[in-house]
Amino acid sequence: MGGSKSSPAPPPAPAPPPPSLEFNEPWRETPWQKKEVLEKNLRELKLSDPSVKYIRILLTGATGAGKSSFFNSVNSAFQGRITTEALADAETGTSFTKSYRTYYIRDGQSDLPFVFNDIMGLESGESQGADPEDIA
Ligand SMILES: Nc1nc2c(ncn2[C@@H]2O[C@H](COP(=O)(O)OP(=O)(O)OP(=O)(O)O)[C@@H](O)[C@H]2O)c(=O)[nH]1
Ligand SMILES: [Mg+2]
Repeated sequence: MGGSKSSPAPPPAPAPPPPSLEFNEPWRETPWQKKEVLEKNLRELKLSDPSVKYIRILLTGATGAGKSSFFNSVNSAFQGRITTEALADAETGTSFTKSYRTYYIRDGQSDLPFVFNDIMGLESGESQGADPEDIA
């Protein structure tokens, strides 16, 4: 039919390369030379309402995002040594942290007035991990 042979379809164009996972430049400038000032300010932080003992910082995010590690990093900075109080593990697909826990940062004989609440990672599926609707 048609009298002439149809030419073969051209090969599909190759898929574009995936976007780079790294930025070419820092997405935020960090004034590292001011970190001592930042640490001092946080150590001397006083809450204005005497009925509030702690500012609670909720660590939330996907499984393996680094929530528990983030607390360890902050605590290490204040203790002046590496601390691993919050257990962290390589990403496994399901939350490594299994229970809600409040982490305090020791400062001499007392705790700093801000704490971190570490929770399970956000997971898809019913009854798995933390549910975003429970957080919002
Ligand atoms: N490259 C990189 N890896 C990180 C960072 N923070 C944590 N990790 C690694 O990511 C993995 C998971 O870290 P976790 O702190 O257990 O993550 P999580 O959000 O608490 O995970 P779940 O408790 O499972 O929800 C570990 O292997 C960490 O070493 C980071 O800032 N950079
Ligand atoms: Mg965790």
